[in-house]
Amino acid sequence: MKTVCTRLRLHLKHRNPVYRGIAALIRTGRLQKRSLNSVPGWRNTAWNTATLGFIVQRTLQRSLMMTAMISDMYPSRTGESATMTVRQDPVLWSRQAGTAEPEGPLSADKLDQFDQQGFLFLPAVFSTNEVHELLLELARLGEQPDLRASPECIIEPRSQAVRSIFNVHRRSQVFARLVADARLSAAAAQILGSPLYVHQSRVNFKPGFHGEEFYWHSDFETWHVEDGMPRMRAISFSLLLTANNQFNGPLMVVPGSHRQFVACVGRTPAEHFRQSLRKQEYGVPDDESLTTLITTGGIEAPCGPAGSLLIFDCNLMHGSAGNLSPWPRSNVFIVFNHVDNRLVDPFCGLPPRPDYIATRNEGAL
Ligand SMILES: O=C(O)CCC(=O)C(=O)O
Repeated sequence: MKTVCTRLRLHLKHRNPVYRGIAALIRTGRLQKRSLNSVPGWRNTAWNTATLGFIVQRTLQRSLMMTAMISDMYPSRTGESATMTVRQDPVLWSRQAGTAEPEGPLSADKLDQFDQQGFLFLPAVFSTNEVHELLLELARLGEQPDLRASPECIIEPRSQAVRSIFNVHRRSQVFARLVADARLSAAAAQILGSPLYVHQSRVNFKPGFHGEEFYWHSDFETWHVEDGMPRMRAISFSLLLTANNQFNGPLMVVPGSHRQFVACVGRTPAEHFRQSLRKQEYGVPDDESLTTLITTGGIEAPCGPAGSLLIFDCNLMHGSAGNLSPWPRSNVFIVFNHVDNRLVDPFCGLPPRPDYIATRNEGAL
C-alpha cells in the first residue's frame, strides 16, 4: 500500500482531491495494489502520466458508483434548516429477523422498556470490588507519562483538567475484559443482534467543581455525519465508576427521543473533532426540536451507586450539566456497533475522524 501511495504522490499534489480520493479508496480497501499492478507500465520507471490519468478516471467512476450505492438515510448539517423526522430503523434489531430472541441478561420486559424509552438504568450491576479494580486501572493509566500529550486525552476547554480518555479498551487489559463482559456484550447483542464490535470506548471525568457540561446531542447524528455510520444500529453502555447524584452532573436523557432524528444546521468544518470533543458547536440540536422532544418525553437523570449501568440507544437525546459539587463523577462509555453497520465514508464528505474516536479496523467480539 505504501508503495502505491508513494508513487501516486510523485504524480499528484498531496492536497489534490483526485489523489485524496484514491488514497481514501486504498485505505478503505476498495482499490487494491494488485489492480494497479495489472495496469501496463505500472512497474516501468518511465511510467507515464496518461496511464495514471486512466487509472484516476476509472477509479473515480467506481468510487462514485459505490458512494451512490450507500444512500444517506439521515441527512444533517447540509446547510438547510433544522428538521425532525421519524427514525427509519428498528430499535430492537434482534426482533426483526423473526428468529428467537438471543438469550442474555435482559428480560423481555426490559427489552420492551428499552424499545419504548431508548434507555435502561440498571443499578449496582458491578460489585464494589469490580469498580475498585477499574478505578485503580484508571489511576494507573493516568500516571502514564505519554497520556496527557496523546490526542486520545481530551482536556477541558477552560481548565487543564482531563475531560475524557478515548480508546481505554485498547490501552488496558482491564478495560479490554470489560468490553467482553457478558453484562455488556450479551445485553448489546440482545438489542442489536450479533456479531458486534467495539466502535468506541472512553472515560469521561467530571472532577468536583471543575467538570464541564456536555450539551444535548444525539451520538448518532455525529457518528453518521462525521464518521459515516450508515444506520442506527449501535448502542452505548455507561458504567458508573463513581456514584452519580443530582449535583455532580449525571447524564440526562430524553425518554422516547430516540424515535426522532433531529437534523442540525450548519456545515461541519474540517477537523471539527479537535474542537467538538472539548465543546461541541456543530451537531447541536436546535431549541425548537429540543423543546418538542422534552415537552413530549420529559427529562430523566438516572442516578445511582458506582457499578450501575446506563444503556442507551445511539440516537437518544442526552447531555449533562457541569459538576458544581465536590464529588467527582467518572463514567466509562463502551459503544457497540453491528458488523453490518461498519463505517463508510463520512456523509459530510470530509476525511474520517481518527481511529481512536471511530474505529474502522476492530474485529468482531
Ligand atoms: O459524560 C457525560 O456526561 C456525557 C457524555 C456524552 O454525552 C458523550 O461523551 O457524548
